[in-house]
Amino acid sequence: MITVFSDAHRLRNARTELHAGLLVTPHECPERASFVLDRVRAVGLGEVIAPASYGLEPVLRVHDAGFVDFLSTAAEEWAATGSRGEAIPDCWPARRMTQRRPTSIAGKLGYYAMAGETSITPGTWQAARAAADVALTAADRLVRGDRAAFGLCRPPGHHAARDLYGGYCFLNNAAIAAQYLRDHGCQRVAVLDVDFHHGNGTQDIFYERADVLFVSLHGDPADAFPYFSGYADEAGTGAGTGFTLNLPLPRATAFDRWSEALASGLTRIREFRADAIVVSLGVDTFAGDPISFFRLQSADFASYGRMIAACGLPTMFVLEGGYAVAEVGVNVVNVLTGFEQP
Ligand code: Q9C
Ligand code: ZN
Repeated sequence: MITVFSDAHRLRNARTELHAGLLVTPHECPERASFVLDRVRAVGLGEVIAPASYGLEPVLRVHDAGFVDFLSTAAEEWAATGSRGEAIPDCWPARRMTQRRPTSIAGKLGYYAMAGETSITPGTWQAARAAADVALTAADRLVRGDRAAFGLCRPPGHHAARDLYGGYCFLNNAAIAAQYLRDHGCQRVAVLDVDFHHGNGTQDIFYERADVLFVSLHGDPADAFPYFSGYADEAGTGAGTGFTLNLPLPRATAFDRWSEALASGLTRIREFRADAIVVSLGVDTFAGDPISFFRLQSADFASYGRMIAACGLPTMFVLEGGYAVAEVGVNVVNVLTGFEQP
């Protein structure tokens, strides 16, 4: 399968992440993409191509215009306040407070953030736009008849909701791609989110819709980020009722139990009669991941790639999380080679 990759990911190179009460070097770092690209080349997965430019129109199909405008100017507005560090929020519209959008940048950060670990820096917006173009270029390969494509997206996207960023995410690459597939001939699209964390952003974007099925396997939100989304009883609303499937799993879940949950998710995707699958491919389910608590081994990634392939559907993969940096390439590419050799 082809890989879509943009060097512009390097423009997302934050110095700080709020982690464990400290500002640390971010887990979501440029080296992640380098390791994945190196492994793609080492195994000869296929051609590596640069993305085309799609502009903001396909982004605005799933994101709020005020939010996109905020992201595009936040770093500049923050710098203009004379703050010495990177832009992070410190005040949120919590229970019983107003939901009005402030005019000051410090207020807007809290208004649009779903979490506080993720700083906004000069270059973040350009990298996030490039990641969306990567996902759209991969989607276009499916539209043109390819069986599979890999969008090597960075920064990741699945925590970004219609008008929220955070969890290392700014634009929701998987949702942008799924909507693009809907707009270019697919009647029904399934998003399968195998990242360790619940894809709250993707769920939010499609929660009221029956044309995009969202299936997610993740750490139980009672015990894992993003804490306030991803319970099994979140199943969609209105016309979308029954078109969100959350499969939360406990600490120390290994491949035996994880793969049973995947099998039930894939059964739902088959029953939905999806025309295409978008896989939110996070490999932070790996036993060695520094911020997660599942126990998958590197060989397990190839096994589940084969399970996804058995659906027999056009499938695109977009990179999400995975922070055991040295192993990220092997684990991601194991899924892709497993998919290609059923
Ligand atoms: N102190 C993705 O995998 N914070 N995002 C976790 C660490 C956020 C993960 C707590 C984790 C976000 C795309
Ligand atoms: Zn994750």
